[in-house]
Amino acid sequence: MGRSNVGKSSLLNRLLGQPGLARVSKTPGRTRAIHFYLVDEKAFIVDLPGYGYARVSREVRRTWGALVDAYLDRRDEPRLAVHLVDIRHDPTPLDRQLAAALAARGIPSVVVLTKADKISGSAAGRARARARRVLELDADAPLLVTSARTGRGMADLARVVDAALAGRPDTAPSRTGTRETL
Ligand SMILES: Nc1nc2c(ncn2[C@@H]2O[C@H](COP(=O)(O)OP(=O)(O)OP(=O)(O)O)[C@@H](O)[C@H]2O)c(=O)[nH]1
Ligand SMILES: [Mg+2]
Repeated sequence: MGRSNVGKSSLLNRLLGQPGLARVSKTPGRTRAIHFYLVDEKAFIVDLPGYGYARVSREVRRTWGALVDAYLDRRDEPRLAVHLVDIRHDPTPLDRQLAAALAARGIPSVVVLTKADKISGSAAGRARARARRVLELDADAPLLVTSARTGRGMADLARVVDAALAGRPDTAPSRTGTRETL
C-alpha cells in the first residue's frame, strides 16, 4: 500500500523475482484495482491502488477509500501490511491516515522507504528518522530502506514477510480501538 507512483508494483515484482508480473508505469494512478498474486499456492501478495494522485477525480478518490476499507475489513485480514513511502518525500497526511487505519484494525505493518537508489546514504538516514517521526512509529517498529532497482533491502523485506506468514511477526500490532476509515 502507499501513494500513487511510490513503487508498489516494482517492489512486488522485485520481491517475487518476476519483472513483468505487476504492471509498472510512469503514469501515476495506473493500478486502479486490487490485484491478488498467489505465491507458492500458499499466500497472496496484494497490490492495492495508490492514493494521493491529484489528477484523479473526486469520484475515483472516494471509491479508492471505500475499496481499501472494504479490503481491510474482510474477515480474512491481511497478515501484514507493507506501507510504502518514497524516500525522497516526507509521509503525507494520507500516509498518516493509512498508518492510523492499520493500527486501529490491529493489522501488523512494516513501513518501507522506496527508491533508495535515488538519494545518498546520509540522506537516507535522515529520511528514516523523519518518517519515524511523522508516522509516529515506535522505536522498535520495523522501517526498511529498499530499492527495486538495486535490490537493496529485499532480503530484509522477505524476512519480515516470511515471519508474518509464519505467524511470528516482528511487527507488534497495537489496536487503538478507534474506527478509522480511509
Ligand atoms: N529509481 C527507481 N525507480 C523506481 C523504483 N521503484 C519504482 N520506480 C519507478 O517509479 C515509477 C512508478 O513505479 P510503480 O511500481 O508503477 O509504482 P506504483 O506505486 O505501483 O504506482 P501506481 O500503481 O500508479 O500507484 C516507475 O517509473 C518505476 O520504474 C526504485 O526502486 N528506484
Ligand atoms: Mg502499481
